[in-house]
Amino acid sequence: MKPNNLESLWMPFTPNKSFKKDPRIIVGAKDMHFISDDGRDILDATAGLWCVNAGHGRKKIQDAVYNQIGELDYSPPFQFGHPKQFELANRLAEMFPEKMNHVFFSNSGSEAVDSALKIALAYQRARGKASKTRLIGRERGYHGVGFGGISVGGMVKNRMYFGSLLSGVDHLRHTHNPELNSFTKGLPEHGADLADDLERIVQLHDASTIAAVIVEPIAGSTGVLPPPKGYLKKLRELCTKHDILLIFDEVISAFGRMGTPTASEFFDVTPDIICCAKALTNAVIPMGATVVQDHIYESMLDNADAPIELFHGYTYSGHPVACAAALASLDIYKEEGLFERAVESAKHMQEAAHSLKGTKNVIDIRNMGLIAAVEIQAKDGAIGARGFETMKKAWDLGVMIRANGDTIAFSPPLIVENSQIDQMFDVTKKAIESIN
Ligand code: PXG
Repeated sequence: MKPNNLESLWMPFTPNKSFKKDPRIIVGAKDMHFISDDGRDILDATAGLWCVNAGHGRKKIQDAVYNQIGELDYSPPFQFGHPKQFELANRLAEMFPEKMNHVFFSNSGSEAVDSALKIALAYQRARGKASKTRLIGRERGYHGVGFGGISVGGMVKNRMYFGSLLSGVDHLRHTHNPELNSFTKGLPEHGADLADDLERIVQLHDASTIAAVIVEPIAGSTGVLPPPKGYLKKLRELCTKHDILLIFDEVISAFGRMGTPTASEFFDVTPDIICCAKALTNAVIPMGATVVQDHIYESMLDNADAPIELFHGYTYSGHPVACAAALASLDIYKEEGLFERAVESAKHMQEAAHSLKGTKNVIDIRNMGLIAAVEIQAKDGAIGARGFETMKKAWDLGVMIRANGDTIAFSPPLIVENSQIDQMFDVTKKAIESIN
């Protein structure tokens, strides 16, 4: 069943050379498992890429997609509407924090982020604050791969490879502090004061030049970095004080990963804008959404240039098939109580993850919600090598885990059983112990 020529495909975020020598091919998926081309069940400890929150092969979503293609396969999103995009926007408004009642659709997390950044700039201009053009991100942030997202993101490789990026961007310091916080269960105690970095940036650039701050409530791709206790509240206060929009990039944290619809409820901090994607459709059809507070939408409609208030949109914004997949996914989350279930499973996962303390080369373990990370000491001169080998070994042992550098990340579907959580960490321990 292996494709006979692997070279025509240029794989994303993948070491193509090594993959093509030793490919890992997935041919099917059901519930908590992938099926590999050699017929093995592989436990999905990552919900794909943090996105298949209801598990794989869900019939309800399959039927919704199938029926939608028969009923209305596509309709242009500019100047025309179709019922399901309004229905979905209503459902999200109901589900998201109070005052977050307006939804702009796109097709990915990267697009949801670019939309948020553009909305922030357009909004500031519309309300007569056109000098507010700076965007502030954070070191070790990941906001997708558009030029906006990589500019506010804090990944060194994006800065190495892709030129000078957007101008007028600055970054808060990241919150990772292994000296004080390693092996913390849940939110780290130390580091709330790092939010004060925004004061430093305001003193440098002046608030009158700053449009928005964007952060992931919990940084995922750069190694699972839960925010220090009180940090996000402080950041919210400072943004309000300086009349700066706060954007939460919830591409991985929305839809139950924290046991709540968004991380915003978990932290009791409401940003002005939330970006989401991934689990919005259980990853069955690509879709992103940028959800904004009333004051942003209303101000744009009242004050922006007519007739088109927001000069932005995608051919596939609010695609009917994606909307159908999203509505079915939201139904499943609700009917099966998956967010509540995640709260229970998270308790078990915390203990299972931290039981790896003392394992060879393990230098930190972090967790929050249904997310955990085990960090391995990097090999001298070969950052990421041990993480990569651990991932490969775990695949051989029947579990898909994700290595971000030398941090192994776990974010299983919310339907995970405790025995499967145990299997994830047992296999990971074995994999770590088996490599040099
Ligand atoms: N923001 C955040 C916070 C993300 O995690 C994106 C934006 C971009 O989404 P799209 O849909 O454009 O890929 C992401 C994506 C990993 C990993 O290994 C995480 C993502 C993507 C690929 C790998 O943790 N998140």
